[in-house]
Amino acid sequence: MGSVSLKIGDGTARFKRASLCSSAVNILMIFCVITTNLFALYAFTSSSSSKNNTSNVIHNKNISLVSEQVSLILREIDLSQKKLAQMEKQLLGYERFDLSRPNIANELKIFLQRHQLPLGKDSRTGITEMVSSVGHSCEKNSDLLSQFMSYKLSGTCPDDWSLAQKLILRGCEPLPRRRCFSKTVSKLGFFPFPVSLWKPLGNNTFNWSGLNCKSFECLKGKKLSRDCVNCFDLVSGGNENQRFLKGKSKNDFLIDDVLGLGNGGIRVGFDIGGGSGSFAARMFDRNVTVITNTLNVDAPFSEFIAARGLFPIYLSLDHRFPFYDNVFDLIHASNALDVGGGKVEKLEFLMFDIDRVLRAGGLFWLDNFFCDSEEKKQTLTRLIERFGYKKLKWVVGEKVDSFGSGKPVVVLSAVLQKPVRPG
Ligand SMILES: *[C@@H]1O[C@H](CO)[C@@H](O)[C@H](O)[C@H]1NC(C)=O
Ligand SMILES: *[C@@H]1O[C@H](CO)[C@@H](O)[C@H](O)[C@H]1NC(C)=O
Ligand SMILES: *[C@@H]1O[C@H](CO)[C@@H](O)[C@H](O)[C@H]1NC(C)=O
Ligand SMILES: *[C@@H]1O[C@H](CO)[C@@H](O)[C@H](O)[C@H]1NC(C)=O
Ligand SMILES: CC(=O)N[C@H]1CO[C@H](CO)[C@@H](O)[C@@H]1O
Repeated sequence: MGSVSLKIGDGTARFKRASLCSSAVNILMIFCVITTNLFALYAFTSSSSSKNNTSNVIHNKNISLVSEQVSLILREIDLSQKKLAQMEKQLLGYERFDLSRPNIANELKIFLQRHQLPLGKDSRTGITEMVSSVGHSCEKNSDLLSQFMSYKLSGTCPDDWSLAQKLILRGCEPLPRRRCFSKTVSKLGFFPFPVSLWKPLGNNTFNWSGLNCKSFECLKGKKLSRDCVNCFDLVSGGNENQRFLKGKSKNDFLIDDVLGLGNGGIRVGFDIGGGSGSFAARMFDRNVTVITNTLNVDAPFSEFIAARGLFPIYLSLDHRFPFYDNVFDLIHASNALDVGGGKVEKLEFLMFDIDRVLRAGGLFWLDNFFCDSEEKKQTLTRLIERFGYKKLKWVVGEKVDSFGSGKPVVVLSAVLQKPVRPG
């Protein structure tokens, strides 16, 4: 006991103070069951005692009496169930998408509709119904979400990827699926792989709608983030084509040095906040397959990475990584890890998830992480040390923050090896 089973398949569940409240709900539930049974017993005995029929009229009268009682009972049950649902919501903080509100797009209702499995409970998985999911924070942004779900069925989707990204950044992730066709961009002029890795493409291979810049020329001068200063310039000017091959400071580790630490066992990797994908491109030369995680904030990152012939994954860092445990040999991350906003728990959730998808013996490469304060450095250091990784490299240096203040900031670079944890 002590828990109530809730349908959480639509991903909208949230639990607070679960044990205390669930016992209250349990008591209510037991109460409901007992009263319902008493009603039923009464109805049953009262109807069965009319055996010695005196006349049909009386008999019929009794039957209508019984059915009246039954419908009373049903009403009672219905009411109790509604009360119970309300209590669940209030006591447990359980929120499910309230589809009964006005202005909810019909497509959203259809998408979230549950379907019973035709043959009942599936013995392998234990599920009884099929559910579709949206992130629980979608509830808080239901106006935007309804806007996102308003389109012509089987028609062309509205030009609204930036609306979708806005929702994702507000925690509405995953988004619901839609039944419309997304706009196509003619992808002419692609170079064959692997030439594509370092060949710049024309503006019109990308769709710039929803972005401030409408061309690569515009992006050129832009410092998009600490990890993408001029990162779309693959050829001239920028540092992009030198990164990971030539170090500018002792905090810039070289790819071959890091791979050397992996004893040849590095085959698949994950680059978190990987800019325009150059890390994956360099890793390709070393026969390592790297997936690059990025959103499209201010630039067409995802499309650009894909156009280079690399694998982008469009996902915020607030989302559990869609990978199974222990699958990566290498994880590379830089300032995308700066998620805390003062809250160490947020960074902890992320670090534990990184740890989860990294295999034992695999490498975590922390690349030029800006420690804006001594406290930030301490927090990160303590956190890393709790994981018991072996410090293969650990370099604290200084770097000019050309994205932010323009002043030198303490940076930390490290290569850490995940231990085999017993038990
Ligand atoms: C029960 O009802 C039937 C049909 O009306 C009647 O024939 C029969 O006599 C009744 N039995 C008794 C015990 O009154
Ligand atoms: C970009 O997409 C918008 C709408 O999604 C469309 O109107 C526009 O024509 C597209 N641009 C290109 C270059 O395909
Ligand atoms: C991209 O667009 C910019 C500005 O519109 C233009 O100057 C530049 O020549 C274009 N580049 C290519 C490769 O088409
Ligand atoms: C990558 O694989 C190719 C084909 O097996 C091989 O010829 C090449 O030497 C490998 N490169 C590295 C850096 O291991
Ligand atoms: C068992 C039962 O409730 N029988 C009732 C059926 O209806 C007649 C008339 O209303 C009553 O006299 C019986 O007691």
